Amino acid sequence: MDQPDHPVSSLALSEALATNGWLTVDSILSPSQVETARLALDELFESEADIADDRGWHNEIYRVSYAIIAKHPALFEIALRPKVVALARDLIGTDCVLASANGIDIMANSTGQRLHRDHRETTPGRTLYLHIVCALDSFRTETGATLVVNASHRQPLAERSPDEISASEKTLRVEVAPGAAVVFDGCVVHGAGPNSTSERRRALHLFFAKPWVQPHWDFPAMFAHRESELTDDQRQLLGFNSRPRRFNIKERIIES
Ligand SMILES: O=C(O)CCC(=O)C(=O)O
Repeated sequence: MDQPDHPVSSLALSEALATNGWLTVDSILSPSQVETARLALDELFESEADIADDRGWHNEIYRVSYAIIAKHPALFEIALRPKVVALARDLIGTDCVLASANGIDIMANSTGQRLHRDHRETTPGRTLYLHIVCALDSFRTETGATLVVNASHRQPLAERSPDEISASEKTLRVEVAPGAAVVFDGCVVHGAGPNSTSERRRALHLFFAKPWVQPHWDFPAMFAHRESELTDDQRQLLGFNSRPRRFNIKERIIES
């Protein structure tokens, strides 16, 4: 059964986020949701296989599919499931929105990603972007566990670039089981590690944000034709309520 609560207290999770910039959460997806998400993501990869190389969505390091919630109903349900949303709301606020939702596969024998920040300008003391990486396969050191540099979202590391940090600081390998999540502040230096095996290493990247920062995708525009099917909560999460208002000059009314 899908319970919105999680076993570790919200306070402990918030403290881990503030201090270390990252944490893990077990069983954010059930085994059947993991299976559904794998199948759905593979369908998207397959449907984009003819263009993925040209568009830079597939290379020797990874394969990615962007904006997955708009492409597959099962991934829409999974991205906005109560456990995921409750975690994001606990950590960055009840008003948070879904800023991006991608799916990734780290290729077999991949060298892994260059360490980076999702949000380049650091904001020590305040998490504006929260990345919930849901593992769909086993994240182990050899399959490409997520790499993070502890406390790189806050001073003194916050003022240093990812390249400088990766040259001098210890990188942690965060291992989790399928269905668990690696969760971090978007300003933490991180990346998917090298996959030295022939195993799949798929993940959903669910990226939440405060409603007043720039989301990565314009979901209200992408879901405009389906707006009437959405619940109030889904509309809020997709950012329908946090768009700038428009002044309709002809009608002399404020539109939201
Ligand atoms: O999948 C992961 O472990 C993290 C991936 C990542 O950092 C990214 O694609 O920006």
